[in-house]
Amino acid sequence: MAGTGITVTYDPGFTDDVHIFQTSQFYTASGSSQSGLHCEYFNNQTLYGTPVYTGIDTRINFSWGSGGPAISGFPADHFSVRWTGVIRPQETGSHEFIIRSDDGCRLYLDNQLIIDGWKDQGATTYRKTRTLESGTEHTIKVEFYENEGEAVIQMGWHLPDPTNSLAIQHASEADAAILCVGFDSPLEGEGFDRTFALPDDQDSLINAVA
Ligand SMILES: [Ca+2]
Repeated sequence: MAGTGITVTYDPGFTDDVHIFQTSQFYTASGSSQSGLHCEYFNNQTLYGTPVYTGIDTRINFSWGSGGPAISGFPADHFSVRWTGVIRPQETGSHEFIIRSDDGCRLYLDNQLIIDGWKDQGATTYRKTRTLESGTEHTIKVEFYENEGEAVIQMGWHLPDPTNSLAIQHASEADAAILCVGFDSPLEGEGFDRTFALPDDQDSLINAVA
């Protein structure tokens, strides 16, 4: 706790994938003010036939473990989901699209397949960058299937700030800076080892603030 007369400033600095999955903004249709994505849940692996459930998901951030979606009668394995909607960039620049899935995933931007991870796999992260302009609107389609075992699907998009400029500015104006760095569960876990170096430019942020 800070004492009186002490001002604490905060900036997330390096933005981790979890934060992006939790905060990415989507709209259901072109011109619509309704947040979220149309979703279609299928009780087969191939998006075949009539979906068992349709609705709106605010965002795509699901980790079902060895279970499945909480839909009555829905299977825990051998299912698939399609999400559709639009995104509206607030700034112009090179935006990053991130998708993490177990098992298969596909990401379409403006009806173009930009990430193809349509295969059986443990939780795997795919990234792609595309230059988008402020004030434009782009269609998004995400397809996912679960074979067996664990099921994860997370997707987000953002405009990265590779220089962490705001965090560095805040630190330069402060008498003391506290940096919280390290690893989290998507970066280190059962079945996959982490690197020895700090991931995602955390070293460069430390050097810039020090
Ligand atoms: Ca699986």
